[in-house]
Amino acid sequence: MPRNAESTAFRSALEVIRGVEPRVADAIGAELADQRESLKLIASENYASPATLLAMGNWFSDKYAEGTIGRRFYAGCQNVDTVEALAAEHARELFGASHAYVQPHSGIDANLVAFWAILADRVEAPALQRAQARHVNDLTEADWFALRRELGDQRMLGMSLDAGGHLTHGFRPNISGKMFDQRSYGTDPATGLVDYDRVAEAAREFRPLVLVAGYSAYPRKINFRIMREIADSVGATFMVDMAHFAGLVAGKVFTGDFDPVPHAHIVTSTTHKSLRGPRGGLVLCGPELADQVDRGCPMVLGGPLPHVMAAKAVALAEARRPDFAGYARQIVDNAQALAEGLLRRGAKLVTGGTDNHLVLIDVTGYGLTGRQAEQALLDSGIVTNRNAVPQDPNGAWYTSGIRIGTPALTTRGLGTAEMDTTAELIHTVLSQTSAGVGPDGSASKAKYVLDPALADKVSRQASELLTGFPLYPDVELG
Ligand code: DSN
Repeated sequence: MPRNAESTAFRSALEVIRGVEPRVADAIGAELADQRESLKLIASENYASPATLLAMGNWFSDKYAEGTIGRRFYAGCQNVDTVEALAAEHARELFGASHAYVQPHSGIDANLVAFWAILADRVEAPALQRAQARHVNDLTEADWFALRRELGDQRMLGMSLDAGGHLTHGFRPNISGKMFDQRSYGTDPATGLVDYDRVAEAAREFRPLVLVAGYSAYPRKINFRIMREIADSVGATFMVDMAHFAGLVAGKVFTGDFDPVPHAHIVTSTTHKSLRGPRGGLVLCGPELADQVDRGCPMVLGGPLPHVMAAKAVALAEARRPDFAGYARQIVDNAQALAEGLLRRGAKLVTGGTDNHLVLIDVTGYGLTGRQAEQALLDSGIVTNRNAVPQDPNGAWYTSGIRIGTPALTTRGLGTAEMDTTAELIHTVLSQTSAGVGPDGSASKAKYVLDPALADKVSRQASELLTGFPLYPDVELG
């Protein structure tokens, strides 16, 4: 029998879906079972609340709402206006921002909205003024051609990928790398930390239009006050992508110089990582960029997803509750306990530890590539992802690192004692795995040797560790 409203809601939804395509209902149930059983250490994942998940499955999905609150290209958007305004209000209050735009469907979308807002403000608006035109449609063909070239000829300075930066910060395989001439700042090879003097030097030499801070695999804090000073010294717009650590900002673990909102001209985020909301993005900024940001749809984005904005409003309301600060603090305590447990057992960690929610293990210390380590851990019920380390000898595909993060397990209720057990399980697997050989007898970067009995034993231990911390305990799917 269902135990409560959450269980009833999810069971009913599955019954309805099962009546149309039972294989989808089965896959949804299987996903919950898999998530319940695995030790989820992917630094960018979490478990959203039942209220957040349920807010996404409803009639808002059927509504077109291009434009922004009160200024839509479609009629009948009054209820979408309500949820978008609520989500934006919660985001503003939570982060202390003067403006919030909650339509981006993902982190890359949020970054694209921010890039185009900056380009519109810094390049397009002055060009229109010079041509005495009010709108791009009023430009002559020659002026329009010149503006397009100017827009495509701007510079961005961001953190290098192997230091932990993100592909969307101007790297060639991403659209941002085709939009901007990009240079990277790395980290100090001796400490693995951002060297602000080197960033300042790179900014002086390169004179970027945009200085970006933010990361997906850097296990330390960044001083945003110093980064803003660097941006100001060269006339750059300072943008922070806080997708990974938004929950730590929301939970007031990152404050003062480490809170990006008071220092950056524009801040982007996802909503589903440490912030624990639905899959999506958002942008925060001051009044100077607000109008341009609000043009995100249809400038960059397809039609808004009102059902996801409803879920963002719910999750952001949750993050404003006092207990979210305790959750955020525990994420970092857990990451530090995990790091200490690994170091004590002899693991090599990039930067020697962590200040945030993630730990980057340099698995060359175990004689493995990241790919071998990732698969061996997966065989043992531990879900992680491989990641490059600074100056990685194995490149971006095989890599030399394993990135682990604590937001998801912290949501489940695991604490520092369980992190020590987790460190033991990870170290056991990695120290008992060896690199395999290719068909010609040469060292393989993908093959590995791990006793299946050991993998099974660790899987069982991982399951046992999780039994005391049930996931969605009030949801029974029968
Ligand atoms: N995919 C996200 C991550 O895992 O960090 C970033 O895009």
